[in-house]
Amino acid sequence: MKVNKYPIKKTWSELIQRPVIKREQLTEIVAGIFDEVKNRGDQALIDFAEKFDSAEIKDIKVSEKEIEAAESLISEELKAAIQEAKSNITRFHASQIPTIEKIETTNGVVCWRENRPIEKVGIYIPGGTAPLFSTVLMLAIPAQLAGCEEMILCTPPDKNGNTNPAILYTAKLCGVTKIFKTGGAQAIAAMTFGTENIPNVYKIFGPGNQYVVAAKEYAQNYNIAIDMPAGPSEVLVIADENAVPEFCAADLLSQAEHGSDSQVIFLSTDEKILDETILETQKQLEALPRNEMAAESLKNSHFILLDSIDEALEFSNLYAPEHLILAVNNFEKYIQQIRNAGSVFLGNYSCESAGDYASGTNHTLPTNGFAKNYSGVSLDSFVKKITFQNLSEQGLQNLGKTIEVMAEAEGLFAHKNAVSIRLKEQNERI
Ligand code: HSO
Ligand code: ZN
Repeated sequence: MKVNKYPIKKTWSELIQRPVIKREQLTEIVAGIFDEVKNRGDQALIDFAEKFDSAEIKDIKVSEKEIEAAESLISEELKAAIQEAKSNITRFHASQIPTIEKIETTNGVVCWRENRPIEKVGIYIPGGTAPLFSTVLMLAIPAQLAGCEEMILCTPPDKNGNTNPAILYTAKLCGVTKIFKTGGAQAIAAMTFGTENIPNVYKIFGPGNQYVVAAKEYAQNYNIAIDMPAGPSEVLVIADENAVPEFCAADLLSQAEHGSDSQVIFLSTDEKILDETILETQKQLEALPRNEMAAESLKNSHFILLDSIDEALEFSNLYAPEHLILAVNNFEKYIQQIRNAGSVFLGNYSCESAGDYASGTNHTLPTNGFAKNYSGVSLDSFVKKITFQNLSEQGLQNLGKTIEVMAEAEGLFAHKNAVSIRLKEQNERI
């Protein structure tokens, strides 16, 4: 934990640095895995499952029987929670379906845009220490609302060759068409090229370890789109004298427990709140089952005292956090000043976990400063927007001259002629 009281602005550029992740050596390993999957298909995936997941699997595809059995393996309470989260996430994302607006830009010239779903999408869900079935909700719900026809999911098997039942249950509930037991870079390769069982897809979504991140980057060489550049999770909390240290500490730890490379930043205008939040963070950390990971991530974290909320927002805009919590009085007053952030939580009762699970917003968000130029996942992530236009005879008469003049000025006479030949035909007819 690094504590800084009233750091001068010159030092801010250092304070906003994310921990450095070395990734260069991975490309070669990933390229090797892609070759294997391309050449040997499912058999390569079965071999990789043995090597990396210590799992012996015969069939790469999760069977209907396994999916049905998953339902009886999870509690009614969890099923109800997943369904309530689904309903909120659905309501929020359904509101993003646009109404088509036709615009007459010139008399007789009508232009509009329509959404078309990306036909085939792939969702990657990591295995390991936390089975993120909530991420299935965040990706499969907007995909289904967008109308994606093929929505496949890859997730690594456990040592016994099984898939997490909550992931299976959620996937089925949200219309995932096929589920496969494969993880890591090999899963990304399989969705890129397709194998005997796994269809290739046009866009790949979802978090993962550094191999998965490198593989998603590599997949772009094969014209596959990805959701966004990845980085470790992060939260920045801004607290004034009305903030509650216990709440702030809990929020900071909720991000810190994601992984040892997560980063949390606490900015306060009140020294007492800052000191108490530090103590409280240490206290709550002890009681967490994942305290080793959270403690590691806290080493990268900053607790900073600043002069004003305006200054804190200036810092936050520079840092561009994935999650921003405003634990301040009159938070409405500051909304306009927020320029760079993935998702914002307003007031003492808006914990980040709400957005992680169930309030309705998406939790797949830009990290690593990419909130400066990327949005989080939304319905738009699963569609292309196609523009349409119709020029009536009158429309071409009205706009024709403008097009001809511009085409001639660019020296593109075939472009000019495409207009002239039509105007001539109209003149001869009338
Ligand atoms: N906070 C994570 C999402 C998540 N949290 C999933 C819990 N489960 C995204 O940064
Ligand atoms: Zn989280």
